[in-house]
Amino acid sequence: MAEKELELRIARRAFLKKAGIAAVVGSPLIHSAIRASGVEEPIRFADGPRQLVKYPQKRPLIGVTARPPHLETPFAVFNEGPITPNDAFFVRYHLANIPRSIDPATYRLAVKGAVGKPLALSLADLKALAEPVSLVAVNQCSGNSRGFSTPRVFGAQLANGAMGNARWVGVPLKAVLEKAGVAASAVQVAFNGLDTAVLPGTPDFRKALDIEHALSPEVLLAWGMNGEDIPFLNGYPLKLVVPGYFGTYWIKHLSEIEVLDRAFDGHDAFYMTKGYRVPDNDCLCVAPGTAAASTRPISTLPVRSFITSLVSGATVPVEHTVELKGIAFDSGAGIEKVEISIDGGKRWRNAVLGKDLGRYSFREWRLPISFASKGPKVLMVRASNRQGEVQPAVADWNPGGYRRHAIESTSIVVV
Ligand SMILES: Nc1nc2c(c(=O)[nH]1)N[C@H]1C(S)=C(S)[C@@H](COP(=O)(O)O)O[C@H]1N2
Ligand SMILES: [Mo]
Repeated sequence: MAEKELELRIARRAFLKKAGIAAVVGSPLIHSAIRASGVEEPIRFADGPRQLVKYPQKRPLIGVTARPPHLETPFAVFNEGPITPNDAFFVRYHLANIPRSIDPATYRLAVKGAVGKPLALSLADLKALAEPVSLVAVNQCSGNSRGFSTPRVFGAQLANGAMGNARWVGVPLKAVLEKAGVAASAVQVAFNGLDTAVLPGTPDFRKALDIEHALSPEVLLAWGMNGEDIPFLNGYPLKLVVPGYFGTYWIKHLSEIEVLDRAFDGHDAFYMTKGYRVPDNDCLCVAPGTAAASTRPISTLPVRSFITSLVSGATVPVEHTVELKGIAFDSGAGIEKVEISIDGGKRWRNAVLGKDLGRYSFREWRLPISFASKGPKVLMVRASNRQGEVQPAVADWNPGGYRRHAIESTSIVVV
């Protein structure tokens, strides 16, 4: 009996494997989601080791889920420089029916709803619509670092690689909205991409911005990422770029813009009205394990910083100067200072900030350090922005495991 059950289970697993491979091979784009020679990523959570997988236009990245593809950037990439290379940029989807190929010649962006004149814009129309804007900005998933939530929360157990910084090129959303003529009654603007749900009852992935935000000059309809077309899995051919806001608003394969004379609601507003919400109070947090009385949509990025040149477990020689390096970012006030502690938070020293690539960008920082004694040491990094926002010492908690931003510690050994 038990043996039979086991056989059945193995057969089922083999079947699922085959079906999975068939589905993947059947598409022109996603034809090579293969495990990259059994390589593992060092950070693991309670659900075990995390494998590197290879997708088109991507170097091996951490596989979080396969259907839809959910890929995390290995943390070492962030030490390569302040711009995250396109082939290393993380990938997040919610719905398994992702587009397999998009013809740039027939692609159209629809602009509709409370507008004077609905539009269907080709890529050429878009590129000719206004002077292109180029801007460096961080795209960070709300659930970045969720795997460190204690107590654990539901959702992808992500380490710190669900973020990336790129130079985006596009036209202001404002220019498109003005061309269509926004009605005076407009309240919000809703956005949709070409991915759809597998089952009819599943809500679509759509997001909305308030009309004032949508008309602010920095929200872009971007086709360029680090000097190339946006990689397919990051939203080719057009992505909504919302600087300073969490990645959930950055709609990929953008196909539809709808101006609304009311707040976005209904079945397909799920990811605004039910998902991606945080406790509606000052800390956007609740006591661990409890639910919030009321919630609001997640919005801007809290100030964060990381050491990138050393990871936990690293060894450093005693009485030897090493240059500590890392990144800091916030929602656009700009990084004011980055402080480093090499004694577990007792004393702090200012790091030297690197080149300013713009207020929405990763800001590099460096600091030479050396240790007078051997043994285990805890390194910490703490950033402050120009509005006086500082990272807290202790991580707060919310049921979604969203917006982790506490001071990060790196445990090393001086030898
Ligand atoms: N069309 C579409 N756009 C989307 C999503 C999605 O599921 N579908 N997920 C959002 C979320 S939650 C994140 S974190 C970012 C991730 O962007 P990336 O995959 O380019 O890294 O895309 C956003 N845009
Ligand atoms: Mo996300």
